[in-house]
Amino acid sequence: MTRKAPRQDVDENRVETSTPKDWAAGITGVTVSLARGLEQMGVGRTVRTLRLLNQREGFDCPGCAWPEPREADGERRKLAEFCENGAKAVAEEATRRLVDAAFFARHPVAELAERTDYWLGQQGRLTEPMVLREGATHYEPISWDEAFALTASTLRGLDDPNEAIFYTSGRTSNEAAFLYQLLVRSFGTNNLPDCSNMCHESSGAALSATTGIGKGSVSLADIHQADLIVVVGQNPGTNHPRMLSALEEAKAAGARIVAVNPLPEAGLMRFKNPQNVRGVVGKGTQLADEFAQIKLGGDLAFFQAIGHLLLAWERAAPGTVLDRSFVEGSTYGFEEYVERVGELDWDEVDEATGLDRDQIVRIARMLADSKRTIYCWAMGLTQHKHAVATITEIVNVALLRGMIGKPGAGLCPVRGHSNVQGDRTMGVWEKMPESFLGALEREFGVPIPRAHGWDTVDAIRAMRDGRGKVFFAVGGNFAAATPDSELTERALRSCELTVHVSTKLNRSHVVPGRTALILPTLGRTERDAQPGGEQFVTVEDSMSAVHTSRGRLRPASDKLLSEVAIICRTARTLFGADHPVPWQAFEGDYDLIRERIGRVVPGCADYNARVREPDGFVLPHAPRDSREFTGTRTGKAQFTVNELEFPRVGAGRLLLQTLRSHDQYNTTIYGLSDRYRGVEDGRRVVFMHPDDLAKLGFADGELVDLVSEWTDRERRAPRFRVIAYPCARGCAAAYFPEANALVALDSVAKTSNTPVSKSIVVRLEPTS
Ligand SMILES: Nc1nc2c(c(=O)[nH]1)N[C@H]1C(S)=C(S)[C@@H](COP(=O)(O)OP(=O)(O)OC[C@H]3O[C@@H](n4cnc5c(=O)[nH]c(N)nc54)[C@H](O)[C@@H]3O)O[C@H]1N2
Ligand SMILES: Nc1nc2c(c(=O)[nH]1)N[C@H]1C(S)=C(S)[C@@H](COP(=O)(O)OP(=O)(O)OC[C@H]3O[C@@H](n4cnc5c(=O)[nH]c(N)nc54)[C@H](O)[C@@H]3O)O[C@H]1N2
Ligand SMILES: [Mo]
Repeated sequence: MTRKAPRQDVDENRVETSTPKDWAAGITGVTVSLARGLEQMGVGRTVRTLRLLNQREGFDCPGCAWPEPREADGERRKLAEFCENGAKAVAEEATRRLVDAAFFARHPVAELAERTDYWLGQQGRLTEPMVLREGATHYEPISWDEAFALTASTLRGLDDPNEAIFYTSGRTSNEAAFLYQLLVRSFGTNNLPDCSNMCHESSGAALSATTGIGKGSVSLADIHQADLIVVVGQNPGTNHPRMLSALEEAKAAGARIVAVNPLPEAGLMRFKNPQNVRGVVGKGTQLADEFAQIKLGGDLAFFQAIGHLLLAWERAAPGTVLDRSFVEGSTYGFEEYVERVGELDWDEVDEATGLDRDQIVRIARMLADSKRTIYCWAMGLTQHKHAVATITEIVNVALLRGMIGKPGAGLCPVRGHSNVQGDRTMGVWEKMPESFLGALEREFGVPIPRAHGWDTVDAIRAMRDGRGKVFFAVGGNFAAATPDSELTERALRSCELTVHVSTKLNRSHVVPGRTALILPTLGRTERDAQPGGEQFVTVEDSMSAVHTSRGRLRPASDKLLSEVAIICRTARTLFGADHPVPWQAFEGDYDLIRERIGRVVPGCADYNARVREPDGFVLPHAPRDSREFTGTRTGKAQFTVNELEFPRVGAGRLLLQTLRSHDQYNTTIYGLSDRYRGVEDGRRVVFMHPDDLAKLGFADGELVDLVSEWTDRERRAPRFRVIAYPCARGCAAAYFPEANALVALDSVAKTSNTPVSKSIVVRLEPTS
């Protein structure tokens, strides 16, 4: 069996750079996915695993939330329905490297805290429950029963249930998520922060207010039928590689693509599909017909300018641009919108976007000519101060032309974690509506608190101020994913108890509370055997399709419990055996959980039967299904009026975005190769335009400290290597999570409270 020991730690002095690529995937993608599989899993397991990935009888890819083709929509799955980065995600989980009790005995926590995220993740899968007792230097084994007892007694000892915080990351199954929020609410709090608070919260806020539902309105079939697809603030070549196949298919049917991004991301420019001959040997498909290299945070101005042009053209030739009957019959607030963008300060648009006016006009013309437009976006829009307003400006433009609720058109926030959307549907949210909370209370006969809980940023504030005392996480890596790393780590360390239900070792385990537990759990790929037989779980993709996921591999260790089992046993220990919720029965047979989901969660009636249909089922979505906007304040689709807003930067400063390399999954670092951007063997790098380098007096290859400037104080991230790169001018980029130290906790998006990690004002200082 080929299984290599993990590589040694990162050394930024080794960084090698080459010219960035203008194409994504191709045969290198296939080679890399196989190599990573073999390195972590060996031959047999690699073949078995990849054969089951995203197939009906197999498991849902633990990578991104991009949907699989559905037969009901006339689509077919491919034999290999996965991508290079999905294969890496699976290799990370199904790895044969193990972190056992002996590992923790060898490494004091203080030593582990000095390691990088890459090193920690590469050590392998967690194998048994571990505890760090107060004052101890090492984690030591603990029995499951003792771990549950310790958690329960600490929770019971709190003065108020609201002193506990229950985090979720978006890999948790629907079944586990439903039970988790039930546990938390039965305990008496709505403190349910999740990764979505840092991710698509802004999309949810913008879409709920304007369309009445916080989810996207398109299906994969719509993407294939669109004649124009606008991809804004998203890097699909790395983060949603299977989306490139969909874009390629749309192109083959005649669609045009507009990419709006400060970086010329390889996947947006050209795609070599490794699944067909042309992609392996040829030049591939050119994707973007227009690439608008916008400045960070310039999108609100960009879409206002487009709205302005569309309205001007309509005035010049009435009836040729707007979808009048839609605007009149189905929307609200049109007049105010016209008043707002009818007048436009083009100088501001120039300054905000850095784009040629001619290009904005060309793109507006494409939108005016299109019959079926889809707008896709991700973190490039959601993680700005004015994120919610920016997304509502996209909605405005879509509404003008009636681009919602018809085939081939719509709004498509492309979700991150594979089940982040499902977790929300199941109630993981600090402010679920009364309709849901009431239904939960009636179903289970336990009192459900109504006061809103803390989201991610508020949870950090609460721990910092001593109001949050127990931190419990199902999945994720809170310490590394959140802003203001130093402050957040101090906040976590001040907790009485931290509990992490995890598959792999990460930074959150090594910045422990006074007492800390690591509870190792099954991953998506693994068999889940319970008294009621082998279980499957369900998940929801980015396009609201709910389907099953069945783990098939042998678990990494026989001491692992499923997430459902961990939640049920925690609840039984906490609430006692005579609690009205049948926790033990739920653990034995997940059908019983699904029965309750069917009765509580809107759109999930008859859940058990419908998830068993070949491709599962699609949740209802009024705007998509019937062009109804019953969820908004006015019952109509809502135009929004926003001030033209964009980040302004003083002299000698840059705007910095934090983003993902091609070789990571959020805080899980797969490797050190950002192939498309031409970076090898290092991650502490900062990309900037050669002109900015010259202007600021730095040279390519130099080592600098990044210093962010926020009202309260400065923050420093030392030792980044400068890379001259074709960024938009004034706009730099560095990787998440290394640059999280620069994001001030109070720098958040309006309304959504999402940390602003895509426009941080920084200056560079030579590393001393
Ligand atoms: N392989 C892999 N897949 C993943 C993930 C991963 O880490 N690795 N993460 C998953 C998760 S949780 C998520 S949320 C998604 C994230 O998917 P993405 O949103 O694609 O992730 P980022 O790397 O943050 O990339 C942001 C993109 O937006 C651009 N951008 C930044 N600021 C602006 C702006 O102001 N305007 C415009 N127009 N563009 C801007 C950046 O240049 C970059 O191309 O991917 C998911 N899939
Ligand atoms: N600066 C900056 N910060 C960001 C972002 C950014 O773009 N810039 N992006 C934000 C976004 S979009 C997101 S979604 C968040 C991500 O925040 P999180 O979701 O908290 O972080 P991840 O890195 O995805 O979590 C990885 C860990 O999850 C655990 N894990 C993996 N699979 C499973 C499983 O099946 N079950 C359980 N129980 N555990 C599992 C493993 O232990 C692994 O170490 O980060 C946010 N932070
Ligand atoms: Mo995300």
